[in-house]
Amino acid sequence: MGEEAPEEMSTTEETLIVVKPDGVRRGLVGEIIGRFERKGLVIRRLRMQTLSKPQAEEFYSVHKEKPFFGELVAFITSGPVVGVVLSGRDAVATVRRMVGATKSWEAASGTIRGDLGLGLTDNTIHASDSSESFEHEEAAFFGKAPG
Ligand code: 3AN
Repeated sequence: MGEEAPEEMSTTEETLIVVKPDGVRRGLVGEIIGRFERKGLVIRRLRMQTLSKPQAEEFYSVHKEKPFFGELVAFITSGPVVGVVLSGRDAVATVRRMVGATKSWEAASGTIRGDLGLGLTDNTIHASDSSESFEHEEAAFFGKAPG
């Protein structure tokens, strides 16, 4: 009987992924959600919808000064998307690692963007980059309270 391993510095937390319109159009929803399920993350909320322009502007408000903001909003509202709240150990960072680099053509093989596309605006999937972003994005995507 060995001693208990010291407690890791990690916590169970929630994050949000959104399969973007290109991912939905290309039939990748099951592939993408399946990767997170197989990793051990748990689905807490899930919704397919087409975002309105104001909802998309709120969702991406952190980018409103960026030159590509208009393009981003136009693209994310161009068709249905699938938003999923996932929970698990260090979910924000774990999911970001699984998603890969923003420029899909540079994203490492084994990541979702690295394996499934070549785009930038159309880079298949969005994932929250912090717990604060998650809270903002969950409210913008689903509305205020769960249930
Ligand atoms: P990530 O989604 O990897 O966190 P961010 O937060 O830098 O990337 O950018 C948000 C989204 O804006 C990206 N997913 C991508 O679709 C788009 N984007 C980022 N940089 C550019 C750019 N230079 N031109 C067009 N779209 C961009």
